[in-house]
Amino acid sequence: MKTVYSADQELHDVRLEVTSGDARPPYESPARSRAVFNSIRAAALGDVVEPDKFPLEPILAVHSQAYVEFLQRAWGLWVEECGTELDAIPYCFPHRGLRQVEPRNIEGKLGYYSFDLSAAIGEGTWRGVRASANAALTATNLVITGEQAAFALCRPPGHHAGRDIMGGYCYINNAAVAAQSLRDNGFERVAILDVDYHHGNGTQSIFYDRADVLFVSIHGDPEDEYPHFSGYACETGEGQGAGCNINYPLPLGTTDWECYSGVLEDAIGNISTFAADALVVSLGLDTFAGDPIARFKLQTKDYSQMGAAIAAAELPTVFVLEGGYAIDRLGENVLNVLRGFEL
Ligand code: OKP
Ligand code: ZN
Repeated sequence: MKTVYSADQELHDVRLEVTSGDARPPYESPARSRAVFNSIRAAALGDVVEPDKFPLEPILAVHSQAYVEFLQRAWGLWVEECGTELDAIPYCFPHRGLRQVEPRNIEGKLGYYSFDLSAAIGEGTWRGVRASANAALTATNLVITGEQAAFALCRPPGHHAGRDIMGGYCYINNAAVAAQSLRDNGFERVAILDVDYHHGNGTQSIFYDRADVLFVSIHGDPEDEYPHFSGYACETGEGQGAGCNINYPLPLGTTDWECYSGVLEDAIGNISTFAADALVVSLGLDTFAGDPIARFKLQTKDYSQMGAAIAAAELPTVFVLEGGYAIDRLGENVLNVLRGFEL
C-alpha cells in the first residue's frame, strides 16, 4: 500500500508540554514520523508519495472557520503581543460558568480554543498541521480513486481535536477530515475505528449527532486515563446519531492481546452491522507495552493480528496515524499492522 508523507510535517516542532507536574519536551515529536518513514522505506512497503495541495474547504467541512483562522494566525499574534519566541501555550480556560466568547488577546484566544496544555503552537505549527491534514486527504483520494487501502503518515495527530478546539497534541482532526472527504466523494456510510490508546474525543464530538458516520473507539478507561472527560461506554450518540457512537473503555494495566482481540472483533462486528462502505482507522500505536505514556500491554507481533482483524471488515480503508511514543519500535509496530492488513 502507498504511504503519504511530507517533510513539511516536521515543521511543527514545539519545545514543551505540561504534564505530571513538569514542563518537558513533548513526547509527540518530529522523530516519530521520521522513524515511521524510515521503517516504511527500509521495508519497501510501497511507494511513499508527497501529499497534494488542497484548499481549506475539506478542513472547514469539520472545523469552524474561526478556529482555522485562529490556528493560522496564532503564532504571529503571539509574537506580536507577547514579544517572545517561546511556544504559544494557554494558561486560562473558559470553564463551567465562564463566558464562552473569543477574546481579543492571544492568551485568551489560546485558552478559548484549547482543552489542555499539550498543544503548544510554534512558528512551524500551522504549516506542519496543514501538511498532516493534506497527507490524510491525499491518502483518502487514493482510496476514492480505487486503491483498497492507503496509509496517511499523519503527524501531528488529530483525534483529540474537535470542531473548534485543540488539545492532546492535536490541531486538525485528520481522521475526521478523511471520513468527511469520503462522504463527500461517493461513500454513503463511513466507519471510523479508533485504536489509539487514548479516547478520540475530538472525532467523537465531530460526528456525535450524525447517522452517516459511525465512530468506534477502543481505549484506556477514562475513569483512570486521559482525556478523562470523554470515552465512557454510555456515550452512544445523540439525535440522528443515536446508536452511532460506540466506546470500549478497557482497564489500564491488564489489557493484553488476549483481552484486546475479542474487543476488536466485537468492534469490527459493529462496523459490519452498520453496513459501512468505507473505513478510516485512527491508528495509534500507544497500546504497545513499551509505550512511555500509556498502560496497555500489546506486543509487536500482536500488531500483525490487529491488521488482519481490520482487513476482515473487507472495506476500502484509510489508515491515519495517531499516537505511539515508543519511537524505537514505532516503525515496526506500524508496519506490522499494515502488512497484517495486506496479507
Ligand atoms: C495523544 B494521542 C498524562 C498526560 C497526557 C497528553 C496525551 C495525548 C495523547 N499525564 N498528555 O492520543 O496519542
Ligand atoms: Zn494516544
